[in-house]
Amino acid sequence: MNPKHTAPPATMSLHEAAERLGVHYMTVYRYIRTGRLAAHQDGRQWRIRIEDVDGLKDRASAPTEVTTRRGGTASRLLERLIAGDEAGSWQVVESALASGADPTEVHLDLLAPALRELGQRWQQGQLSIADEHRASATAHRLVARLGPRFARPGRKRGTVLIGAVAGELHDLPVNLVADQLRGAGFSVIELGANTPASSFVTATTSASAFCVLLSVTGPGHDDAVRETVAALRRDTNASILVGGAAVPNESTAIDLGSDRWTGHNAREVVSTVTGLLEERAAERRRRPVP
Ligand code: B12
Repeated sequence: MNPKHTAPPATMSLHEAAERLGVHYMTVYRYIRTGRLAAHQDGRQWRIRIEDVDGLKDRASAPTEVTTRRGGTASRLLERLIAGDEAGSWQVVESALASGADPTEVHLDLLAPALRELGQRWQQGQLSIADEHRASATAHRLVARLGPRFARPGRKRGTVLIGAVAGELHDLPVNLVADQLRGAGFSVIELGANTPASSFVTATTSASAFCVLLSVTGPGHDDAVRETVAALRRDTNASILVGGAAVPNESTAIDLGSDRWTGHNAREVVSTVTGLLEERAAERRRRPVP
């Protein structure tokens, strides 16, 4: 059979895709780096599936699924995270920043929805555990790169301690909330995932933190939360706040021994902690001078 008359190859090169889309090949390369177009590398050559090229054509006029107010697309970011492509993921972030998104919006309106979509796709069996781990590892690298943008010079408003309780391995929510609090002018001691109750106590005492945030994302950590709250109450004067995706409301947080709930999302966490600081200051003013 004449090869010219066989079915077209399942994949095509950068130049062939450019021709099919009617754009410059560097534009196609940018589509790949920013996650708009799926591709893989065969040696040093990019290969793109024809159906993905045609899909891009079709999508050009269709609305995207999860879009931030100012242009970044969580689904595009997720594709790059799953590919373990830090440079491509960062380009999605940079293009959101270039369109006017601030670092808080990148965290909460771009990265967090991408991570939630990751969870859904994993739960539906569309992604392997390796995919999920690679995406999480790449997300950590993005959070680290964005970190300096939350630094605020000058006097801090007070010290807050944050960590996930013993057995709780989700530390990305802790990382995001810690940076949001730094951006709001707090000094933050971040203990990350799987922190034993005794370590919360030691760190709270040595940092003189006025407030401790216990993070719970997955199920099955109630005993660890209660144990941590009890240890903190016994040995420190810090206010204790419990929150995270597994703590959906105030009554659950109070039932776990918390002084109050943090709120639904990181923006609410910042306003809850700010409110708490103001209340503590007002209380001190009311106290009679000895
Ligand atoms: C990445 C990930 C992992 C990674 C964690 C990587 C890491 N280092 O963080 C790994 C692979 C380790 C993991 C493990 C597991 N995971 Co997981 N994981 C996720 C995933 C995909 C993203 C988590 C994330 O970072 N989300 C983004 C954050 C920013 O969103 P958020 O949690 O809503 O955070 C906001 C709120 O919490 C809010 N907030 C409000 N108040 C407060 C207070 C505080 C203190 C903080 C910090 C935040 C906060 O602020 C945040 C920002 O707005 C989620 C999917 C999802 N829906 O989130 C599943 C998910 C949380 N995981 C899930 C499960 C089941 C597990 C495992 C049990 C799986 C298993 N069988 O092994 C284990 C548990 C391990 C353990 N012992 O903890 C389920 C939990 C379901 C449930 N609640 O019943 C989810 C929802 C996936 C799913 N759809 O089923 N996971």
